[in-house]
Amino acid sequence: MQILQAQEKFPELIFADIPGVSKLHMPFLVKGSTRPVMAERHGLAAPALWDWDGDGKKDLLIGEFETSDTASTVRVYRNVGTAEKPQFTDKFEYAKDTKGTNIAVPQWCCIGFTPQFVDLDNDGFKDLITGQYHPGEITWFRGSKQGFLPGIHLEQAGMTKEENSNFSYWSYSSASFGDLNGDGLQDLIVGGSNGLRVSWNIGTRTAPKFGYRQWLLDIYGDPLDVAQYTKEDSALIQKYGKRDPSGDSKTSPFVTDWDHDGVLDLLVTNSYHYTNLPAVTFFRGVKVHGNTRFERGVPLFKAKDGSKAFPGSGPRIFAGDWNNDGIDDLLIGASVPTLNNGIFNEHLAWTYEEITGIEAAGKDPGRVAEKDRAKILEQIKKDSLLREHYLGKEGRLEYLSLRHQGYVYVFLGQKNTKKAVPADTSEVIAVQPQMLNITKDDNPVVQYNVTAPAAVRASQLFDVTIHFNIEEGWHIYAPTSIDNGQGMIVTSVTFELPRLWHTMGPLELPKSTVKGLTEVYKGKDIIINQKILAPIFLKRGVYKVKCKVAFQTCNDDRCLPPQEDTIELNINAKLN
Ligand SMILES: [Ca+2]
Ligand SMILES: [Ca+2]
Ligand SMILES: [Ca+2]
Ligand SMILES: [Ca+2]
Repeated sequence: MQILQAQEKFPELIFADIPGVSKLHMPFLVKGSTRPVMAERHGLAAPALWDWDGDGKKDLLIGEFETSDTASTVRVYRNVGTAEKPQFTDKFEYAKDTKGTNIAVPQWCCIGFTPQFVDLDNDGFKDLITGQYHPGEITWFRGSKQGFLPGIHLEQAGMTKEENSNFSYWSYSSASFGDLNGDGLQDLIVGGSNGLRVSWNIGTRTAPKFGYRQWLLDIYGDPLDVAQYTKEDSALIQKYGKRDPSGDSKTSPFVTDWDHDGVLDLLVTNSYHYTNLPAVTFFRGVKVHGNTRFERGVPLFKAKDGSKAFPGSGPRIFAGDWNNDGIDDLLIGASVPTLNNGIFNEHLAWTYEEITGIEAAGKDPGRVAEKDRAKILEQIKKDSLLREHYLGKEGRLEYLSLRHQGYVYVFLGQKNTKKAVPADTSEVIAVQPQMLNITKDDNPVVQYNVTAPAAVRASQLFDVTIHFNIEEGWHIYAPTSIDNGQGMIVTSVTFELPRLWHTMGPLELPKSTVKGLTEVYKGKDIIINQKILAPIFLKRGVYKVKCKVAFQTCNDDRCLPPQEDTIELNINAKLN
């Protein structure tokens, strides 16, 4: 029993006082008959509550991680207790689809199967969904009467051969869902090395389809950030910029209306590898003109004495009702270090990996050493880098047996008598773009403007939009024209970008009108758009994005001279 005590020896925790949010009790470890209920493989654990066997009691699912096409699986621990007092044994089974195959997704680094449940096709059956590391596919196991169907990939903009190689854009695609713009379609919310982002559902009620990933912004117009910076950190960020828009490359969101004010919020975990990271960050949703922005993140809990507040690293969160009393509870899966064949190590679990230097959650040096211990002992004598890899900064030989295990902790919730107060939107800052109006003396019938952000941050995906306003009776030619190449000058928009900046996806074109043998654009709402991705590192300064716009204006009678303009957009680098 001594081992179990160490696993549950939490420091005194202080919880953020958030009106409308369940008052949380101190966490307990979920146990089977003789040991903790757990995830093995590389030891990441993504818990979820789901009535797997349909007996009316929620079972405990735990997503696992293994570098493999088939071994990032989902464990099902059946609830052998009651709905109010769940109980488990050491026995588990792997979740299978309707064909009898283990439900799994390919992973090759750092993130496991993260089960989320949402009915994406409105057929009355909730679906099981998870993201993956790279190239950022989201796998959809559709629910049915017989169970979950084999997984298929969700349709996402930019998921083409060339574009999915963009590592910072696609990597660590953890996935959660919620309708953030109130159009009745579930949007995809992802975390990862390019920040916390939303991919709008641009499909239909029965056939979801997801657009380009855009940053979720707080009310000040900044990307959501989980890190807690010191003054020194902030000075460094001012000087060099920040690598990860959300302060950590392994953010993992869970969407829920946590304070019950009718607006979706986010509970976000991260690598929990560094001292400036809280285990869980709460971002309260705020409705602004039908869209959702977020208040600055708040750590959900802290240790009273300032020490590490949660064991292990790489936590995954799930909000649900554990004991069926109608009040939200919280489940957190954590990857905890064990030594010498699975013995929980109190010191390593309660010290940030940044300090001990041991391998992060999802990596498992002890596994290699199990087979080749003698050889590795020889190698680390000669190679100090390898020595630190296996033994951390403390250099203890027993760390050669380090293996991670995934444990699940539950925070029971208690009703909060304080109701959520309406959010203050007075500080909401609109994100102001730059707009350049282009009019030419020799073309009085076509005006257009070009909009782009005034400033972007590293890794930001942004739009450059060209908006044409064409006087009645006149038209310009669409690049889709069947007479393309027959002498008429079709509308073209091309870009000259700074080094390492890239366009994402093709030019987005408006609907054209067929006119005789040609296709044309006419009227006041002709909008052409191009998505552009800023590079992962951005130095202070002004970047020139050159946009070349060419077209020919005609009416039924005559044409004006062809027009070609180069519009120079000055885009500032934002470093905070
Ligand atoms: Ca469904
Ligand atoms: Ca939506
Ligand atoms: Ca809310
Ligand atoms: Ca409850």
